[in-house]
Amino acid sequence: MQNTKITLYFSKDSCAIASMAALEEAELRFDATPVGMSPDGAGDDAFRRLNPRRQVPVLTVGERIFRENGAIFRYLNDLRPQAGLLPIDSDEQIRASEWIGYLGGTVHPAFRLLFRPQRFVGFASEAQQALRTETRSHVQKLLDELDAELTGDWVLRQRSAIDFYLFVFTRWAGLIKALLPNRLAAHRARVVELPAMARALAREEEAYATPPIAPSLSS
Ligand SMILES: N[C@@H](CCC(=O)N[C@@H](CS)C(=O)NCC(=O)O)C(=O)O
Repeated sequence: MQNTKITLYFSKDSCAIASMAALEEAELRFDATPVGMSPDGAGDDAFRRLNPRRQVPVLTVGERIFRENGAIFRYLNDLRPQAGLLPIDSDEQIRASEWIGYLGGTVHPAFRLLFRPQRFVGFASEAQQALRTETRSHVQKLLDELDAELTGDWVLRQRSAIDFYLFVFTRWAGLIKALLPNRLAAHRARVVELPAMARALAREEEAYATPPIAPSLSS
């Protein structure tokens, strides 16, 4: 029985889809609240009180506030261990932390250079174009390296929330029309088929089907 109100704040096409799928996998009832994106970051003043960093995802559970996909996975895994969001085995837990750190700390910031170039080189279109060109080839290299690291069907030995997190970037690879190497492409297809991810994607689509929330690429 779930008494506490759970809300996920998310944006279209954002990395919050990983936390949304994790909530679905944990079979928790939650409100999915769309947040607008601007060049300065996510949300309005009310949202900024939840996350002064102006980023999604944010998960509220009653009065508690959780930010960052990795922290949200951890919280949900503690709440619903039977969902298997994170591994039980100690070595695998360390591998999960490694992946969360790498995807959040290296892969995500590379895409951010493409989605928010003005933050790094200002508004001059030549500077933005130069940054985009260099970054696209850097992103392609990261994708090729990720592909080489995938040895089985899932990122870890067993399916986990890390697969939802990797999906964020294989999805973005599609949005920027990067070449998705074979194993990553197969992984993306596998994750899309998972019922939890399918439900999360449907909720995202439904939330943005009705104005006034303007869709925006966000990283
Ligand atoms: N490492 C964080 C990244 C959060 C993040 O950068 N979210 C993006 C959306 S994908 C965002 O809200 N960007 C707005 C901004 O940084 O201004 C996580 O995985 O939760």
